[in-house]
Amino acid sequence: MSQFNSLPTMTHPNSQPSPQLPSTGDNTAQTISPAVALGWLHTAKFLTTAPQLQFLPALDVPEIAFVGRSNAGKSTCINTLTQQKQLAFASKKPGRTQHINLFSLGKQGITDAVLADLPGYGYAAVPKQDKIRWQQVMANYLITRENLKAIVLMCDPRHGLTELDEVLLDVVRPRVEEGLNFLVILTKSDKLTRAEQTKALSIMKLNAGGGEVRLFSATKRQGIDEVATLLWQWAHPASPAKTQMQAPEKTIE
Ligand SMILES: Nc1nc2c(ncn2[C@@H]2O[C@H](COP(=O)(O)OP(=O)(O)O)[C@@H](O)[C@H]2O)c(=O)[nH]1
Ligand SMILES: [Mg+2]
Repeated sequence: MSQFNSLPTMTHPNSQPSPQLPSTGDNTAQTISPAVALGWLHTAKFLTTAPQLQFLPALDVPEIAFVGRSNAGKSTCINTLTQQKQLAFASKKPGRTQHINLFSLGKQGITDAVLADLPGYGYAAVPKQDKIRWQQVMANYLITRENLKAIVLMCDPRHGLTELDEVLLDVVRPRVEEGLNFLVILTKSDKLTRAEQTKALSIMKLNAGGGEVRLFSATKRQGIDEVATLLWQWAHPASPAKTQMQAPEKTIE
């Protein structure tokens, strides 16, 4: 099916401590309230659309990619996080559904991050040719997009990981092991009982290869603050480099 299926098992790289946060609060350098994170996400604006990686502009701000099978709840999740209906509309415009759609984020008109909405996959009626094309576009983007800082995989926990989700996990695993942030959002959690939620969460944690997993419901508004905060933190990492800036030496020759 693809050249990316060479790693059959999900291994937890215990030697690499996950840099992410515990589920509540946080202890990393940059601490903000969910309101700040949501205010930031609300600034999302349609930036551009492209049929594949090579037509996307090269950007030097952090990019967060949203991926998932069709109907997983990706558009609803993006709309909920950005508190905007227009964004999914932008991605639904004819010709754009199979495109990578970029949305800029940033206060005072200064873009400090970008959301990338990737085409949904796994829709049964799609011809095989198009499925293969999707895999190539997706793999190419996920493997080589330089400013990609995080991947958010939307998964309907009632269906679990599909074959194409597994392909995607295989594709991103090397980058996740190198430190790329990874989050699985278990969507439509309102459809599950408490016990089912707990079970879905622990199963997905085993499959997420060291990434984060969160329950999310647009209707019950579960997980919104947590996911928003996590994305803000990933887009605004502490900047250790600053301390290395030194004043130029005064030399009198
Ligand atoms: N109950 C419930 N339904 C949801 C939720 N999120 C999405 N849906 C429904 O799931 C379907 C697919 O959602 P959509 O966002 O279009 O999925 P996409 O194809 O991944 O973009 C729609 O009928 C949504 O109304 C949720 O949190 N709870
Ligand atoms: Mg959609």
